[in-house]
Formats: sequence, C-alpha cells, structure tokens
Amino acid sequence: MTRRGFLLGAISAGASRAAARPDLGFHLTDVTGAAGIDFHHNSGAFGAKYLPETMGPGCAFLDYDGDGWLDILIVNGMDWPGHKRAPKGPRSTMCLYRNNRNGTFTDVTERAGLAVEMYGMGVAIADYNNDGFPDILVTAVGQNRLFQNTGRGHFLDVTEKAG
Ligand SMILES: [Ca+2]
Ligand SMILES: [Ca+2]
Repeated sequence: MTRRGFLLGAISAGASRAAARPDLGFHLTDVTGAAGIDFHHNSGAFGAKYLPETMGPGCAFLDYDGDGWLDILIVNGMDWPGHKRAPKGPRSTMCLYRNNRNGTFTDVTERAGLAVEMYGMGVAIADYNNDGFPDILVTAVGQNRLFQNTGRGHFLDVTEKAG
C-alpha cells in the first residue's frame, strides 16, 4: 500500500465514523470570540521541543468577585530565557475574565494584579485563608505562585509570605 492510499483510507474511515455518530440531543457552538475571550497561549516553543511546550495551559472557573457569576482564569506560559520572540512586544501573562452576566466577559487581568509573567502550567482555586474569597495557586516551571484575593477585585502575590 502506498502512503497516499493509506492516507485516503484513513480519511475515508474517519468520515464514515463521523457520519455514524448518534444524535446526542445537543449541539455545541464555539462562542469564544463572541464572549470576549481573546486568549493566546504562549508555550515559548522555539524548536528545542521542551516537554512543557507540549501541554496546554490550565484553566479555572471561579467567582473571584463574589457576585454569584463564575469568572474565568486561563494560565499562560512565556518565552524561554534567551529566546524572546519580540523583545519589546507584549508580555504573555495569565488572563482573568470577569463575567458580565450577559454571556460576555471582560479582561480584568491588569486591574486584578495578575498580569504577572511566568511559565504557568496549572491552577488550583481554594480559599486558603478562609476569608470567603477564592485564592489562586498557579503551578509553574520554576516557582509556583500563590495569589491572595483581597476581596476588592484585586490579588496580592503572597508566595514568599506564605512560605
Ligand atoms: Ca464573578
Ligand atoms: Ca481567600
């Protein structure tokens, strides 16, 4: 069998499986852009093929401002040291999107104090200091970071203070 024949067969088999999918009773529509989410993951990839580059960023739903509506936090990576793509370009940081309660979100990363550049990988949300406001732990290549929710729409990096 030639490579072309193999590929055509694989494509044909995939199309047959797609056509045979049962009706699940619902349909999903991509509303990312319409909802105001404009996030670009920076894996820092430049050709060395480091393992962290192969993984997507972590994401969490949390109600950081306590209004009863879930907000979205998406973790980001960054350029590797010595391989900055655009030396004076925008930094890649995690993004916090506040729920506008109408199906859209607003990027509040800067005002929330979360425009911090790090090679983030995952995220956990918990109220570590039991004040009623969810806090953020970002796992990263290098130092993990703990951000304490002040309850006033802002977070403080308390990594060192927390030990
Ligand atoms: Ca909220
Ligand atoms: Ca808290």
